[in-house]
Amino acid sequence: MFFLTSYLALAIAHYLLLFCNGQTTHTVTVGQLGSFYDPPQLLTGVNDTVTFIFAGDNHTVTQSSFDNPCSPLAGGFDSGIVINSNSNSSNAPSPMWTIRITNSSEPIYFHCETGDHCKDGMVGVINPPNNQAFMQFQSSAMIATPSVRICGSK
Ligand SMILES: [Cu+2]
Repeated sequence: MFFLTSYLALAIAHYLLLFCNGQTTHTVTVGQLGSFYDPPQLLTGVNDTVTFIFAGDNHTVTQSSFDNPCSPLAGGFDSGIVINSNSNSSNAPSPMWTIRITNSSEPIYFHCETGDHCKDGMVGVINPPNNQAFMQFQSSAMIATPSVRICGSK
């Protein structure tokens, strides 16, 4: 009982700490009903988290760069291919993957590595530098040569 009580106290303290620091949890839905990233662009603060909810099957969240939208950024983050075999069931929980933002002044570009998804426009940006950045990034993705990852490789 003591154990449970102290755990609860810790959990509440942790929650209050998060709350007091003004951190925000953002969510991005991935591949729901054949869509891409929703929303495809968002603004965050430092220490905010962005949780990607893989509603669809067989997608990735892979960091890239404005100049090479469909190629993994060296040293960047990568969710790997996320399989959601329950993607056709609205009741089943979807796999989630979270990143924490350590620098909110630097735009973070990302794309999906699966098949032609990037070339089809499956890209996103966190903290875009201006209103046009996402559209420009998506346009260049759609003419880029993607580094296609076949499901199960890498
Ligand atoms: Cu995808």
